[in-house]
Amino acid sequence: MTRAYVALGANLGDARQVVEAAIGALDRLPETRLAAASSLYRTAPVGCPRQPDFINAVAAVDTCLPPEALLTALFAEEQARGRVRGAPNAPRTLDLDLLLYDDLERSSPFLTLPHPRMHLRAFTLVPLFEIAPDLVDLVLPGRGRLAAWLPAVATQRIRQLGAEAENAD
Ligand code: PH2
Ligand code: MG
Ligand code: MG
Repeated sequence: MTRAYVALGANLGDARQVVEAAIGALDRLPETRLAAASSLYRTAPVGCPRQPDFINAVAAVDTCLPPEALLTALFAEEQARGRVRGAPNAPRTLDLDLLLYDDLERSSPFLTLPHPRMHLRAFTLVPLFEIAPDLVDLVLPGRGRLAAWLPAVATQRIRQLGAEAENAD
């Protein structure tokens, strides 16, 4: 079994419902079980202005799938939730990104691990540290301690959502 971390994001349609359903779907991937899921967060779009806010979360899974097979299963789940791949960074019904696969380093056209932009995004760092506080000591190849990037993303708007209906908070 390998511990992997998956980032979830959506900003089209009922994003909150889609992200919640996708967290449940991670538990049903072959040879994979959901180990933990963060709160949902409402976040300002990063790198793609003039888009709706995103709903983001991070989940931990324990899997026997090799990393490429896990990513392929994540892509299939995106498609099952109605994702249409258009322009890069276009609004999306569901985006599932593989952040970490244990401490594996990979650099191929299909998969880069750790995820090459995870340290630049509050919407990955904040939910990741919520469910995996031990990862503050993680050192990213060539980038130093992951937690040291938190100040750099402090201006990115992110708000933890409660269990209540979103329009009530
Ligand atoms: N995903 C992106 C680009 N920008 N911004 C937020 N807030 N959340 C995302 O999930 C996101 C983004 C590319 O995948
Ligand atoms: Mg992404
Ligand atoms: Mg993606």
